[in-house]
Amino acid sequence: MDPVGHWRNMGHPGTSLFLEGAGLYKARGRHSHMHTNSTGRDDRPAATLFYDGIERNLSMAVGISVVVPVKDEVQNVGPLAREIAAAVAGEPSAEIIFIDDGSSDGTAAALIALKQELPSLRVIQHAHNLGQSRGIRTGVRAARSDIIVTLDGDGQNDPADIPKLLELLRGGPDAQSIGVVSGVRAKRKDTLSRRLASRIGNGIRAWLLSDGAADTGCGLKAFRREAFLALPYFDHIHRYIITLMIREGYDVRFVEVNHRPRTHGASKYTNFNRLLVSVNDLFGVRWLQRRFRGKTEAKEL
Ligand SMILES: Nc1nc2c(ncn2[C@@H]2O[C@H](COP(=O)(O)OP(=O)(O)O)[C@@H](O)[C@H]2O)c(=O)[nH]1
Ligand SMILES: [Mg+2]
Repeated sequence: MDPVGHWRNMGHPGTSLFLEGAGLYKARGRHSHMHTNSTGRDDRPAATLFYDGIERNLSMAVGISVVVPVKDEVQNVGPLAREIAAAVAGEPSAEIIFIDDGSSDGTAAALIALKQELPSLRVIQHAHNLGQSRGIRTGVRAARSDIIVTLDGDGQNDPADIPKLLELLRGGPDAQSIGVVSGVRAKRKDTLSRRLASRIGNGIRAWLLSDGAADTGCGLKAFRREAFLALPYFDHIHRYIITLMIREGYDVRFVEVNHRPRTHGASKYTNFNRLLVSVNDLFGVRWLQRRFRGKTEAKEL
C-alpha cells in the first residue's frame, strides 16, 4: 500500500494546510544570502543542519510524527524507539524523529545504529546543546505530518499511551478546535523532593497563570504542528504549551497517562535550577497572556 496516497485519501483536515505550508518551508531562510557564494551556489557544509535547510519532503508525507528530544540518553534511546515503533504500528504511516541535542555519551551513534532496524526513524542533531524546547521545535519543523506527538527521551513516558492521545486529538466532533492533548501523570515515579518541588511550583503557577493545567511537566503531548509553530518561541517554552495554546484560542484536553521511573542516566534538571528559571518564565508568560487581544476572527470580503 502507498502510505502517502492513503494519507491523502483519508481527507484529513490538516492535509491542505500541510501541503500549503510546504511551499513556504522549501524556500531558503531569510539568511540564505549568507550561505551562497558569488556563483549563487549553496556553499554550506553538508553536515550542518540549518532550520530552514531541513526540507519537509512531502513525497514522504506521513500520518503522524513522533518527536523525541534527547540529551545524553544513550542507554534509553534503543528500548524507547522500539516501544514507540510498536505503539504506532497501527497507524497507516508514521515517522519517529529523535533530536540529539549535543549529547556527549554516544546517543547519536546509538540512534544511527537503530535506523537499520527501524526504517521510520529519523535522527537530527543540533551542532551543540540548545535545550529541550529547541530540540522539540527542531523536530516539529522537520516533521512531515501535521499531527505531532512528543515524549521524553528517558523512557519515563509510556509510548503505549500514544494512541489514547491521538484518538482525542483527531477523533471527536470538536477535534479541529483542539490544539493540544496533554498527558497528566496520575502517579509520578519521581523522588519525593522532585514531587514536592513540583507541587509547590504548580501551586505558584496556577495562581499566576490560571490556565487549569494540572501537570505541565508531562512530556507526553499530542498537538497540531501548525498550532505549535504559531506560538511565541523562547527557551523552556515546552512547559507552557498548554497556557500558550489557550492564549491562541485553541481548546486543550487532558488524559491520564502512565509514568515510569528513570532506569538509566540522570535527570538533566535540578529542583533548584528548574525553580529559578520557572519564576522568571512565569512572569514572562503572564506578560504574554496580558498582551493578547483574543483570537483572530476574520473573513475575506
Ligand atoms: N534536547 C534536549 N533534551 C533535553 C535536555 N535536557 C533534558 N532533555 C530531555 O528532556 C527529557 C526530560 O528530561 P529529564 O532530565 O528526564 O527531566 P525530568 O524527567 O523532569 O527529571 C528527556 O528526554 C531528556 O533527554 C536538553 O538540554 N536538550
Ligand atoms: Mg525524566
